Amino acid sequence: MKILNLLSKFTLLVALVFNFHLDLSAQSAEEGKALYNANCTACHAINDKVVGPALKDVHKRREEAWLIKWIKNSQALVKSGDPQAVQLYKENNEALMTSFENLSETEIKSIIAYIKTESETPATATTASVGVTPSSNDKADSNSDWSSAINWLIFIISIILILIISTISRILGRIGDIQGKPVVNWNKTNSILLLAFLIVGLAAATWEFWAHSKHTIFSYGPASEHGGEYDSMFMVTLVLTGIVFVITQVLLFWYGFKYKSDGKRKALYYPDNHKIELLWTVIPAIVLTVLVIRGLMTWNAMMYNKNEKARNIEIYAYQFGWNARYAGTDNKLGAHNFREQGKMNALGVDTNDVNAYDDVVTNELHLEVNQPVDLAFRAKDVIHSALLPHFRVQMNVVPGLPTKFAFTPTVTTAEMRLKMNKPSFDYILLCNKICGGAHYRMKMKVVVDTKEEYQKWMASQKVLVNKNAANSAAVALK
Ligand code: HEC
Ligand SMILES: [Cu+2]
Repeated sequence: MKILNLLSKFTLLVALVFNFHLDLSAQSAEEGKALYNANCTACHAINDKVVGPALKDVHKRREEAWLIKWIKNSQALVKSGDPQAVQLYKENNEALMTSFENLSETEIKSIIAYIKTESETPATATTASVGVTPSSNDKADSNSDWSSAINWLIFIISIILILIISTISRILGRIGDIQGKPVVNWNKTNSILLLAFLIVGLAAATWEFWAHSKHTIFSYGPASEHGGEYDSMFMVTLVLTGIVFVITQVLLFWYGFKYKSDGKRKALYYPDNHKIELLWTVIPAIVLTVLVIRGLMTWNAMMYNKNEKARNIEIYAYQFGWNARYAGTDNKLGAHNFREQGKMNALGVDTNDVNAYDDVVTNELHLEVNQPVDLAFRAKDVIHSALLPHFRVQMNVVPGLPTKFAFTPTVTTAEMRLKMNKPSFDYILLCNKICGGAHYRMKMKVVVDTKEEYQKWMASQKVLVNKNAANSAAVALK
């Protein structure tokens, strides 16, 4: 009896401890998930290689202490000659992993805990949250099996429906023949359907505008100086084409309804009318000319506004990510030389150019509010396109062909968060060209700071080459 009692108490204790332990790990994995999603998904997935290797079971491959060192600063570990790190770096063609010195040990442990729980969940459950390429896992396979089955089902049902309808109409036609008068007046039925289509279609379009226009980026206004002009052009075009759309749709379907054949009336032969032709050629021509000229003038004002005070920043695009390079105190970007690209110098900055020494390379784009910036775009591999939707900025990024976009941000991140009532909001730079398999991961966080915030952030960044040790550091960069 006593033993039994003791045993039950013991099991209770074990259960408690076990439960407690489970809860703890669940909680830190939960924290780790947020950190992982914010910092790692640009280059990693659990079950697939992206830029970096798949992280499934990495806690089994590596010691925790090693992982912490690696994640904090993988390059330091490589340089220290750690054999595992050197091998890993070589295996991945010397691709650079960002260092995360700002993550604390506990935070890294929670990321590892998250990777661990994700590794233990069968692939079917994890893929949904990580979003990997469809062909490479079970879940996506069974998903595509399902959707192809559903497609076939829809196809077969459609064919059966068409057969049934055509059979019914044939039977009705026969009955009509026998009776000497058609059972269904198809002209009338179709004309009513046209009218119904018009009403339902216009109502749906109106509802769409009413319900969803508040979710577009236009609803919070532009965050740049030229953005107002851009939005106004967009709105003018939308309203003009909207009016034409409604008039033509109403005429099209109303006439279809009104002038349905009654079997007696004969259509009027009306080949042309010079006045009407002239009217509907000249008016659209004038309207389009005005729109295009205004567009050209706005474009020129945006493109050729050389501002001496503009801060020079290079936006560097590669499969699949972005870097920003700041020109430093001299406001001159150092030249680049593709021969130097690789290893420690991912951007191929020309180490013989003194202007490059104070350049600063970052993974986030920080802009100072109301300070003009001159973005110069450069691509490493394929054509990308830099889209900054909130600033109404977009420019192609082409290997070997320098492109530029100058603009002035006017709303800080904090102000925009207030405006949107969304504390987690961040501006973003996206790639807008389908540039390869992980194109959708090609994003960079953009922060618009106040002057003080910007200076503080910039002061915390490292310049490429320390001037006091110019020679040695330039060599280190190579
Ligand atoms: C800019 C891309 C990039 C980002 C962001 C990134 N990594 Fe990596 N990671 C890599 C690359 C590339 C490698 C392969 C080693 C190398 O080439 O340096 C790697 C390797 C690793 C490895 C070793 C894998 C193995 O097989 O042993 C771990 C662990 C790792 N990363 C964790 C993380 C974590 C955690 C984060 C987020 C905090 C992260 N990485 C963010 C690119 C990245
Ligand atoms: Cu791209």
